[in-house]
Amino acid sequence: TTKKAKSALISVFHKDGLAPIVQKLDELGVKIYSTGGTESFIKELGINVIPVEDLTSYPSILGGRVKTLHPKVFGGILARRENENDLSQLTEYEIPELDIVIVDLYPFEKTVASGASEQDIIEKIDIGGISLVRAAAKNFKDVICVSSMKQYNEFLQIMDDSKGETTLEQRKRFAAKSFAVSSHYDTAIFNYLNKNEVVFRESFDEVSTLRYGENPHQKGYFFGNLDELFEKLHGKELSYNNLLDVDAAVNLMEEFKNDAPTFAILKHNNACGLAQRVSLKEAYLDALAGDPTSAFGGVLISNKEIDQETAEEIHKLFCEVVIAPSYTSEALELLKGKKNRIILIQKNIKLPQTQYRTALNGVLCQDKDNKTDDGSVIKTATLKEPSARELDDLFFASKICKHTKSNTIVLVKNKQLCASGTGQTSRVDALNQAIAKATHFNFDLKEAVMASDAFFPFPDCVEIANKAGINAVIQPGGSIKDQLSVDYCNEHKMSMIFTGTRHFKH
Ligand code: 93A
Repeated sequence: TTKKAKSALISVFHKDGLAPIVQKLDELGVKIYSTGGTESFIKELGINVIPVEDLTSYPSILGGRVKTLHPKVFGGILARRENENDLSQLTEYEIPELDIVIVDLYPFEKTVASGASEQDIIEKIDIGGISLVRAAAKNFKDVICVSSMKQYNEFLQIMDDSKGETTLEQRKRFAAKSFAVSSHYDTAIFNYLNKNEVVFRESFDEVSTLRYGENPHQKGYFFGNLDELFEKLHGKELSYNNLLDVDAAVNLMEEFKNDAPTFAILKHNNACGLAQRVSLKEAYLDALAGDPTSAFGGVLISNKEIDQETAEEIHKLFCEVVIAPSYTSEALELLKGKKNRIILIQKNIKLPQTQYRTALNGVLCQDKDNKTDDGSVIKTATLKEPSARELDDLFFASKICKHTKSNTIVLVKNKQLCASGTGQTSRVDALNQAIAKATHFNFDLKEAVMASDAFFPFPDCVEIANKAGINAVIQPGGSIKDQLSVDYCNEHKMSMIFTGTRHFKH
């Protein structure tokens, strides 16, 4: 599978960085074929080079639009070196094998960015070069393809290290990069012709045009197939904001999937109520009690089948969406009583494990936060250990915290969300907000627990918590001033556990 290169075809737009490569290839005795401008550049270095026209017996025509598009070029790249038939055809038609292809494409994106005219931009759609790249990459078993200037250093290193030999693994890796280059290139052309509208459209089979985006003056689309995840039983079309809430809801409820009946109410992608009880009706009522004001117009989610008694309670509330694994027929009839209310069955299908969002002129991508704080890696930082009931509540709070916008503090008591501070610019603000909300809705925070998505840089949060009656704390730890918070807890008979895992959510 290791191949010693005997010949190369080089056709590059930018000539910078090419000199050391041709010098190396020449030194290794590799025969070099090349196109117009590249050929002159190589010749000027005093290195032997064969014009591609000599190979094709054809001049470059149509102002350069057709220069390498010829069977003598593509035959030499695409021939399978282990195939007798291919090889005898190479001999028959006097086609030389080409083992290395080096291309730097016409700079299409740069030309668009420079504000050039449409005609100039069209001329910068590379046809021959990209075909060379695709052909050489397709035949990676025999050919190595260098498809961008960015790969010159790595290629030169290989040539240096192994005297012109390449391994199958190396050729395959360069082939993958080549298709990354070619697909990126064609996407850029698509985006240009499509006036940059709806960049993702072509990447998904299913596209829904939403009524509007986040606000009525913004266009909105959803790329994806919702039917894979949900069965919609009733109600109006899901809006852009509904979809964001549904996403937050299903990811949150995944934490409690196999637990006792758990009900959550979400607004603006955060839980404003969540409780776990022996019966679903109680879970719903205690979730609602967390913040009955915010619950208005919320998205509701349950980890268990919705029964009639729960549906009777839900029916009293104006809510946008209800999600559950199933509904009893009586419950469904009741919930359908409001024309617009969206009723979804969540199918038992794994949610995607990679997350994307746009940032500046690109897309950020990350693994999903799949770590759950469940006691396997915790460390008690204080002298006092949390009680068994507190420990349950701490983990419960931590799961909610992970799905709440940072900075956040979540307060829980007896598996009920008392309140949270969400999306604040300081942790102290988040805690004060949570305490104010809990107090407003008549929660007694004595013996409540608190979870923080990130460490406390100062001991101020534990001080405020202590004054509100909170006794146990869960947080990642890791601040250089951790000890100040630990000392304060020790002096005030509070317990605090460190998870070692931060749960930012922005
Ligand atoms: O106009 S093209 O699409 N037609 C071709 O047949 C062709 N072959 C190579 N452009 C073509 N190329 C491109 O020419 C290469 O991708 C490279 O960007 C450029 C190198 O041209 P020169 O060697 O004349 O500077």
